[in-house]
Amino acid sequence: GDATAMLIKSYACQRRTPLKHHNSFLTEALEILAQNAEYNDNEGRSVAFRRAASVLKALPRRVRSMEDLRCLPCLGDHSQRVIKEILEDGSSREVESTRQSEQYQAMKALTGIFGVGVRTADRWFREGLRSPDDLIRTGQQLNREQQAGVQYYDDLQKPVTKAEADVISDVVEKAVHAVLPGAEIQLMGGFRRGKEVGHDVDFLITHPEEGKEERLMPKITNWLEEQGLLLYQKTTRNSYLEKMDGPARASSNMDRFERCFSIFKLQESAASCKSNCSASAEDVSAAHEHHSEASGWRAVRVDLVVSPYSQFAFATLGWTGSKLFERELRRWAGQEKHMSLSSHALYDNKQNLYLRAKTEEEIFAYLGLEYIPPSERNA
Ligand code: DGT
Ligand code: MG
Repeated sequence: GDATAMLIKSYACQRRTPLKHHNSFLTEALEILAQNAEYNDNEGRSVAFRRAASVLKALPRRVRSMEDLRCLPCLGDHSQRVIKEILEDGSSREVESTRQSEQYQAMKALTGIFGVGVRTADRWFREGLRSPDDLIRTGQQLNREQQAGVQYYDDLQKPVTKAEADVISDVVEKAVHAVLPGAEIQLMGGFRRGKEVGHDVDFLITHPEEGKEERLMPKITNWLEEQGLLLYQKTTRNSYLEKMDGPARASSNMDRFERCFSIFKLQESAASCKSNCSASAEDVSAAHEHHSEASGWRAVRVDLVVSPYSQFAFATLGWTGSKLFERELRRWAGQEKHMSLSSHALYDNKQNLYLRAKTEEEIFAYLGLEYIPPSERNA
């Protein structure tokens, strides 16, 4: 019915988007086209498909006919054509041919390597390379990050479970408290939104006494390295700011954001080993063909971010996601409120001042938005 359809607002940050919804048969198709547009460096087209998919995720029931889409925002002609075809024929030819295409599959495999972006993957694709194996076979020049990406490719392709994220949380907490008692650690990203699996585990770290968090990251990574828990790490100071579109006005306290891209060596617990290795000898030997079951550990991508306490609310909001939700928040701030939002600050371009906040709720209030809890930011 239209009655519900008309309640759907046009920015994702104005809507509640639960993790589980009723239209994955449509959203997965649209997201393949979005992903493919990204592989072809067409950001506008990619975002259009992602916005269309996101609107369908917010609907209270399954879409059964084009009538159900009347009055919905963000559904362009192309998205509507795809939806119509799926509703009528069960699938879309464009989506299926994209899914099967050599370019899509190769770009997916290549960008799936830690440290490889669309630009590099595209260059390799043009040179005839299709997979991590091709990179090894042809002796491609790889940077340190990409070497680790290729080395741990199989493990990093396997989804990280919430149980594994909880084990890593304990390890990170131990590391952080060993080097800075009183520091606070928060699980971010998809797991904070209630996801049961993720591609990595994201953490935000701060200390209530402003300044105590300075130069914290090297201490954390040193501690982890001494314990033999890191397979790879690269700490960058403040790369986020240059890359993203936060307030251009430099502020001295913004230079303190530190981020660590890492690969953890996660010991598989006795419990999970037991459940994997219980049954027959045949099962056991099959399981042991894979290195991690055989060796008792697996590689897991972990992102650590350190934030000054004064920016913690903005960092929390910025690192919870989803990516589309974040993007829509910034677009709302700029277009509707003449404000600039980043993971560091909120700047009011009309009053020419920074708006301070201690909680995410305050930031939503400044932006004139109803508060959306993390579990409903799955746009
Ligand atoms: P996942 O890990 O695939 O299950 O899903 P998420 O939602 O955890 O995605 P992830 O880990 O790529 O990023 C977590 C959130 O952190 C994401 O929703 C937005 C934010 N984020 C990630 N990378 C960046 C970045 O380079 N800059 C900024 N500002 N935010 C980022
Ligand atoms: Mg994540």
